[in-house]
Amino acid sequence: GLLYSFASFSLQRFLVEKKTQQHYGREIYMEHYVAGWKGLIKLLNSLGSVFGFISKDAASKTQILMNFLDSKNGSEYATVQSMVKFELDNELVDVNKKGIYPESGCRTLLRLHRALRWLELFLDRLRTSKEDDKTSVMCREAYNESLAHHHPFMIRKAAGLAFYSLPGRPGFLEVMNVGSPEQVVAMLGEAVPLISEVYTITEELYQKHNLLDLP
Ligand code: 1PZ
Repeated sequence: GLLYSFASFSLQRFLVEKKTQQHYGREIYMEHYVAGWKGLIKLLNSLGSVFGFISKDAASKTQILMNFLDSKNGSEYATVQSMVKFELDNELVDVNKKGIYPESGCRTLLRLHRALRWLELFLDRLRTSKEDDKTSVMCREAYNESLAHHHPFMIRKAAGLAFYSLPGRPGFLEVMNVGSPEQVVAMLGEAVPLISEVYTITEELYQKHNLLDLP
């Protein structure tokens, strides 16, 4: 399924040689991160036009990152780690307030990164839900615990309204297009920890560079 490929491909183990000591570090590949988002946007679009304002924003941010990947500096954007280093070293990020780089890779990815936390919380609820649990409730709880903290009142209001249009649990599992409900649950059991790892690696990287509040 889409989510599984998001998680597994965006995360690749690579070997870092550090003087005498060898250890594993993890890089998040932008190409796969972006491909994962494209899959999620497709899924969101198949849920109906009520979600259009959400998928449009996610699509425009995904497009910004794709444009960087396709630009002459594309190789600097190969991984989230290399993007952060490149944009900071070259002062391509508005750090305190919006200025000449309102659409830097770092600030754009931060928005998707925050949404990834929502996804992790939502999918984990879905994974552990019972047959007649409501997807709208799972979605709302996950949202209130994560993304909502970063959204102004009007957006929270609009998002809250859209959640009512989500299909019920059986319908939602079906549009995910993975297989039987048992197969979806099994897939989520593998995917959620990987999504969580992508989230944590990004969070720690952004924290280290003081990028978690980029305007
Ligand atoms: C399955 C149900 C989907 C519910 C998704 C829950 C998330 C609600 C998000 C509402 C976002 C509203 C539109 C735009 C908001 C933007 O202002 C912010 C900040 O960006 P800025 O204005 O600073 O440029 N954008 C975001 O927070 C990114 C939101 C991406 C949401 C992607 C959800 C993908 C879900 C796929 C599920 C299959």
